[in-house]
Amino acid sequence: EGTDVVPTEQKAGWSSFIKSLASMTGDLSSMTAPPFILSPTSLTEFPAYWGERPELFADIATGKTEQDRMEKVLRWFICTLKGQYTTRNEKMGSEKKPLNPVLGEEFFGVWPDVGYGETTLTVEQVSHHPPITAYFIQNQKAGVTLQGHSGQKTSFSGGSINVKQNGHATLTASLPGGKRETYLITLPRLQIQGLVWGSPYIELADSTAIVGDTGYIATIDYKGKGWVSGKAHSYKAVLSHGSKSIRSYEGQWTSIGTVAKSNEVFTDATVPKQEVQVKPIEQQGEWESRRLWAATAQGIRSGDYESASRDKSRIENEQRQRRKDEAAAGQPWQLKYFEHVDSDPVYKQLAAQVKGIPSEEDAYIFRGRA
Ligand code: HCR
Repeated sequence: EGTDVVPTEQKAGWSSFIKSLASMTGDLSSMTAPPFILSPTSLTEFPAYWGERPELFADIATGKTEQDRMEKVLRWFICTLKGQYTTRNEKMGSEKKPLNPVLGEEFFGVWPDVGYGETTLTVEQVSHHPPITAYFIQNQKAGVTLQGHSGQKTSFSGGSINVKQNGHATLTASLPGGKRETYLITLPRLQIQGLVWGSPYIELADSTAIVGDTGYIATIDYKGKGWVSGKAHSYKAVLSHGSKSIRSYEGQWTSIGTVAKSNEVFTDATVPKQEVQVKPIEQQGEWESRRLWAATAQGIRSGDYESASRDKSRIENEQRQRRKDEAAAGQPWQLKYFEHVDSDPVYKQLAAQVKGIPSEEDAYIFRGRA
């Protein structure tokens, strides 16, 4: 922090990008940013972060009691945050601007069975403008699924980009005897800080909830430096049932969290995460993200921004033409793996149990993959 990392020849471009953020109207994805801040990865790959601790995901349905299982959902959720929000800093030195997926873009992956069942990932870009990504993750053997969608609404204030995440996720755990539990997961607000130095990073803000149909609720508060421990990336979670508060946990979502007022470790985000495995590009379909963006990504990686931007324009022009053709033929694009519903009944039922979140939300329901 505090050291300017913007390449000399891109300084002017970076400051005009920052200035233009002030007049941004909610969708940052379509804004042109200087090359040094571009990532070769499309946003359709991001749902994989939910599955990078497959052992904790699989462990959820093994919980002996309702409270046990809620604690396991909470542990898995908190342990995915480091991957979701700090990976680009770790791999590329700072947060970067991901590729803006095209409508119908796909991303498939797998975490192989190493004793607790295989975990599979299906992602589909279900809207281009605004960008919305739908995903489904499943470990059939362990009886755990996660379905959700993700969109972002961005604004700029006080030198930071503020990102409100639209969407939610629902997790199901199938238990012996045919019983099934469902958990609603809401998503945190993000602040992109460090912009002035050209080295953006994410801090989480406000609070989110995990609401079980068992009556157990976990609320998680997020704070940066100067709160509880005075450390960045801090969280405090409270587990309750009805009006009874049961236990609380606190620490950092990037390292260790403990059961409050004890040394008992609750979350350990330092355990190495397991990256999703993806088919080689030659075996991928034409809508699969890494194949679709191969030339753009190669240009960004090698510093050949001219060829990256030429290939990106080619993809965008093809998309515009496709939309025109569809309109002319009166045949709008059909989603492949998900179905859009205006109101998600699972969300509606569980959201009613927590204050301060919208009572209704739309959703993309997974319909299976042949
Ligand atoms: C805001 C963001 C795109 C969306 C990314 C999301 C919210 C996507 C869903 C994942 O589950 C979690 C996640 C993590 C990312 O931190 C977040 C991205 C951070 C930056 C990016 C902007 C559209 C690009 C900002 C451009 C800056 C870096 C100059």
